[in-house]
Amino acid sequence: MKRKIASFLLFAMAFILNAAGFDTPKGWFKGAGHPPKYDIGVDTGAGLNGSNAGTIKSILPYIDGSGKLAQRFKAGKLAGHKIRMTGYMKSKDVIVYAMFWLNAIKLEGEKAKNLAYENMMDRPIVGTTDWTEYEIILSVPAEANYMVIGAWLTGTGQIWIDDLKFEILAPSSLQVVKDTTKEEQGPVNLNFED
Ligand SMILES: [Ca+2]
Repeated sequence: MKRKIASFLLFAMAFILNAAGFDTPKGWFKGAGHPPKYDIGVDTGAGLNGSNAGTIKSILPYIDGSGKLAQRFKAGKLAGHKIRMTGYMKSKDVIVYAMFWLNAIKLEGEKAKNLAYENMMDRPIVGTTDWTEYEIILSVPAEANYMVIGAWLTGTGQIWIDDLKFEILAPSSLQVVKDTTKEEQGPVNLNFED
């Protein structure tokens, strides 16, 4: 009986936490664990200049694991180029670390092949930090047909992300030749305002 009550309470708690949670931003998906360890979604008014931001917030006092807010989109014209993803992130009481990542894949049916991947493991975001722009550069192989990008938070704390952008860089220099943010079938809702 005790166990039944305990599991009911756990269920009720997860339901309440879920019900009180942030809405999933359009075009994005989230990984919060099962049962959820993080509240992930849009934090209204918490973004740059009072706009909206994507957020990942821990909801348990101790967490062995990560929460992520991610998006998958067609690689399109990014394929075959060196690209730069920039994005803003702010953090509060991040005990382990947080970062952006960028992944080029080849998706065939249900099978995804990882072609190129980069994150910020060499410069992770820790503790409490104000809005800062970060960048990740990746050479996207020509055979890549999808990109998977996002932010993750490991352990407890909260992060906010806003205004992500993708640019194709010229092969020899790191000069921007094209801003691909607005391209058809490209990434969407990178500022969390949709
Ligand atoms: Ca915003």
